[in-house]
Amino acid sequence: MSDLENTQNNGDYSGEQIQILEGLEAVRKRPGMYIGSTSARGLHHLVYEIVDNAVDEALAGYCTTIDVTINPDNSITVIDDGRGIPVDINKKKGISSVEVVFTILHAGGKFGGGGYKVSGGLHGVGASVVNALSEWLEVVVERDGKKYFQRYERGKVIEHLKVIGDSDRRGTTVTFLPDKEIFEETVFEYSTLKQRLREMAFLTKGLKIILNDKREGIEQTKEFHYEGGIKEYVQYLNRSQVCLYPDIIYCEGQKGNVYVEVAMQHNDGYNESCYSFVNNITTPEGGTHYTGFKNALTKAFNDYARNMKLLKDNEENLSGEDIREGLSAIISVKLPEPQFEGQTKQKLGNSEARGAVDAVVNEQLTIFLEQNPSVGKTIVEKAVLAQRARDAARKARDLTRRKSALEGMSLPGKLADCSDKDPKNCEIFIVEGDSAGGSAKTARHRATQAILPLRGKIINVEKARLDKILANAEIRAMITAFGTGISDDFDISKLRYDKIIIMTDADVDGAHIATLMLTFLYRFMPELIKQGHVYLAQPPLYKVEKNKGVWYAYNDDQLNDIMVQIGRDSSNKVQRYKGLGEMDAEQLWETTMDPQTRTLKKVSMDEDNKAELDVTFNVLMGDNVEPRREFIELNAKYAKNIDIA
Ligand code: TSJ
Repeated sequence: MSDLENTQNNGDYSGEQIQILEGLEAVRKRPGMYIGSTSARGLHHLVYEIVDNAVDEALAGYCTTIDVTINPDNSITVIDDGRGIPVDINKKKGISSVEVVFTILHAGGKFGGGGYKVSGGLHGVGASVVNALSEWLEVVVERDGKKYFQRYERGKVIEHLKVIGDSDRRGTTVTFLPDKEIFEETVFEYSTLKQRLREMAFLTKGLKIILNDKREGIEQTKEFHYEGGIKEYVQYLNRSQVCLYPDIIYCEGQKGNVYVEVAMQHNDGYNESCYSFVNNITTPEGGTHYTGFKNALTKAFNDYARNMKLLKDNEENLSGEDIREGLSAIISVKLPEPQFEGQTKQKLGNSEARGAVDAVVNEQLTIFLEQNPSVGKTIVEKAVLAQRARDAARKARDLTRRKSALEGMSLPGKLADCSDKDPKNCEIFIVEGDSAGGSAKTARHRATQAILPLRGKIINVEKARLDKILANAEIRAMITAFGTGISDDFDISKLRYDKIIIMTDADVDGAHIATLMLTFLYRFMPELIKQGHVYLAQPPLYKVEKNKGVWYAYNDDQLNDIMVQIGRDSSNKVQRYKGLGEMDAEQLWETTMDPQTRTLKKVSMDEDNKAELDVTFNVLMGDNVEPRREFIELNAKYAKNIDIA
């Protein structure tokens, strides 16, 4: 801000204040630079930004409860029971510390200091950014027996901090209304806030976070409070799984200025669900702390396996990947000055974190395995099986690679491909059942639309190892048709179709098949979903005929509208479609396939919370019935985090 230092003093404003106004004006001009986007994602970041400041107070040891409320007017109130933002006059700036916090960019951490800060992390841009992007913001500070108040409008001070009464409690209350001039979306989503606040509570053991929705008709409230912290997080990740042993393995310790906490437990599945955090901020791309964890895990288990003679001298070491099969883990480190690296700044760079996590996990895991030999044996046995399956899968993959190299692209026999060879123009319909596949083949626009009929249900990839998944004919047909390869081999530039359209019956079975396919895509080709290539076709539920007119309804409301429009009488003929197979080719084209008239739902995913998304698929496709029933009751849609827009 040094270029602003020369700003002329102007009338009533001091030079300082002009500097402040210009600072926040920059935020309003380019909000994306500060909060990533002005979509729903950016909107929700405003809440996290404020909550993070209260969590810092909890980490410093002064706050036990944070209360977050969505008010009826879509404003947000965050209340904590911390010390209250200092109200003294900041000597350098000549205004109260409260005003500094809300009007100066990156003011967070300028006073107080010390400790580990959540705010000012990844997107942590400070409360002043929230202020700049709010139509209005009000703060109440209660401390030293008094109640202080200040209001801002679009970041501008309306009046300075003043005493408005007495108080016998301590804490900070912030209420703000996001600015409709800035945000494309200004309606908060309860479930989005709920997920992040739950995560925050897991990561800050003992802290109570309450979420209230006070909007008319959808009033609800939820409290998150985990004395076990990340141990309970791992329990939550495994809640729909069969666990291999009852214990949650837990390591905790401090090396230098790095505080390390790790919790883990294996389930009988095949996915790795490890999530790492730095100062409560998620690091989806891992980094030094995650590397340290992996090193220690691999070493401790191999040492144990050798000592216990579970691995013979002539046998190879277990690979890290095999030891992590079915592992759910949380790796949480706290350090004073985290460095974020990588394109999206989602990877920890501090080298001291690697050694710290490695040392703490190696020491404590070794002790755990000595004291719990049967748990160790169970894990090693699973890893050995994983290793064998991986060898088999590698052979199967090498075989398909060689085959395609020899024979060129050998497309699946059932595929009716399109003739246009420019992927940008092309789409592929994955169709449930041969009969619907037949109609679709007749109906399609041959140049640009390909049809791949699948027979019956595809394999549930949540319940099978890679070798079995790759042996499944339906899975292989999809992989070869799409052209991209999977997992580490995935290459989006090889994608043969711009749109992958899942077309299933509009009933429970159809929804189940669609979910199986989405699970496969999510686990093996997530980029296709991230980059918006995956769609769900929307076949109609009803056909209405009257005289010579035909109408289609895609839901009950539409059916009702049509009936009102044409008049309810006995000459109406209403047909409820039970499946795609009941439509002839022409009807299928008109209602579901014709790009001019159809509606498609694009599948998207909430990348902010990968743990929650993984759990969603576990719950939907896993073994335990109870969490699934609960989930389906809570979510009218069959997949909540896979948002179908
Ligand atoms: F950032 C914010 F202003 F938006 C905000 C800050 C919002 C909310 C809901 C809470 C807070 C907040 C800040 N809660 N508690 C604090 N604590 C301090 O700012 C504080 C208090 C005392 C001392 C001290 O050294 O005595 C230091 C600090 C940083």
